Amino acid sequence: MLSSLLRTPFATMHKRLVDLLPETRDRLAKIRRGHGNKVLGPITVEQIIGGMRGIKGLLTQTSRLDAFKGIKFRGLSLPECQIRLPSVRREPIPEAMFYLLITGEVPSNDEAEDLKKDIAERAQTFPNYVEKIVNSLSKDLHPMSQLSIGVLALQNESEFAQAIRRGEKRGNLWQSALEDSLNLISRIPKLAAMIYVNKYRDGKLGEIRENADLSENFCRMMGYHDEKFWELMRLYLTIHCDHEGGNVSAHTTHLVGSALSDPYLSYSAGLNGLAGPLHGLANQECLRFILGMKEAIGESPSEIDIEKYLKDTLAKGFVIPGYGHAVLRVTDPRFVCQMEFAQRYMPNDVLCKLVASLYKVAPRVLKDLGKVSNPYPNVDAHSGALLTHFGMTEYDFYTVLFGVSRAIGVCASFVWSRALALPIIRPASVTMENLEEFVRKT
Ligand code: CMX
Repeated sequence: MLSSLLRTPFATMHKRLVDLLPETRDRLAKIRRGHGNKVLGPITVEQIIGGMRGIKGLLTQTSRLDAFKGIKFRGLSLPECQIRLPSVRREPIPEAMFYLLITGEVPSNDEAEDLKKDIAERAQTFPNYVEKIVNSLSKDLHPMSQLSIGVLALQNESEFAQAIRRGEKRGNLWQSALEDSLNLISRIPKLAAMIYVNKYRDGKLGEIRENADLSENFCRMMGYHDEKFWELMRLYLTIHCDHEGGNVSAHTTHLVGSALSDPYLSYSAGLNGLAGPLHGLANQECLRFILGMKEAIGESPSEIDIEKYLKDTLAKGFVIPGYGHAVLRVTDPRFVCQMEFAQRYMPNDVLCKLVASLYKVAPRVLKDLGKVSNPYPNVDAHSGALLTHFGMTEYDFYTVLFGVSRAIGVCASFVWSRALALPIIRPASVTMENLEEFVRKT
């Protein structure tokens, strides 16, 4: 049943979702009915203590992370997305990625265009009261805290919360979840841009175009008019959008959403997790690290100099930001994409060269520590150097860019979680006494 929420501009994606729902629900019901008591894997004591690493305990439709191959969005690797999804130049437009994550299908140019127009149109209507709240925040407040507050303030607009209040059937909640998701994805760039111009510029937002994609409009609002920067932002928004369900931001959003909190409440919580230095905040730390290294050992240091710098950093008790991963055991393909972008558009950039030099040395140094599970770079190791090339030097803003992107993935998952009527999440926990008793008996 198509609800009154159906709007013409995104009718194709909405209709496709309506078509996909019965068969997807049916597939899940069959698995549950026929195989619900099958054991997928054991849980070790180490996993309980060690952050649940590797425990398969979440259903996530939108993407899957392989430790050796990296992320696949609905089965497509990053290079496949770059080839197959509608783009302006080479990098997919964010709207096409959302379409893919929602439907599992590559949109045609027309389908992506419909969604692009819808998102641009929604971006024009930004609640005045939220603008006032954001403009009243202290400039000293970290941009991620501002973003989280802004997303929370948008909650007043939630169709999902209204649907809950009027007693909408659980099976229909995906419709208002989709409506909120589209509004959130459309408006979060403006929110982020407001934070940017308030904190670092004169407070004036650039104008957006009806026929531009989300990336171009986001950059325009922040005052960036270089088409290559728009292309970098396309790359950025695509590669950061989703990383299966277990990472802190996606997991938190999913967890909070399972209580039938609406997408704004859920994603504001997810953003607070993204703001942690071991997760999204690492991107600002990476640029700080590269700049510090440049200051200490120069623009083109030898490998010996870099090795010494890294060892000194580790000896002081710091991590090497941008290196390591809880799941990946190879160089992150998202790092590779960014390195390729740097080689294509800015082969002589000093900071990008430093990132490349660090990549030659850091894995060896981290391996030598003997405890690091993955000594290779992750997504955060490169982005700051690319952004700095185009003049975006304000590194404490970088995690906000990650937040704009991650909304795309977690919202797609949110819609599916409600479409599949997944229950409230409530895993069991054990006490230390329980563990001691268990180990005594085994
Ligand atoms: N530099 C120094 N030490 C590191 C390290 C790094 N880059 N990566 C891991 N280690 C250390 C850990 O601190 C841990 O040490 P202790 O046993 O003394 O506590 C040890 O190696 C084992 O950790 P691990 O199993 O390799 O890594 P985890 O799965 O526990 O954590 C991560 C993964 C990403 C938090 C970790 O590698 C790290 O802190 N990296 C630097 C921060 C970073 O880049 N974060 C961004 C990740 C991507 C994202 O989520 O956005």
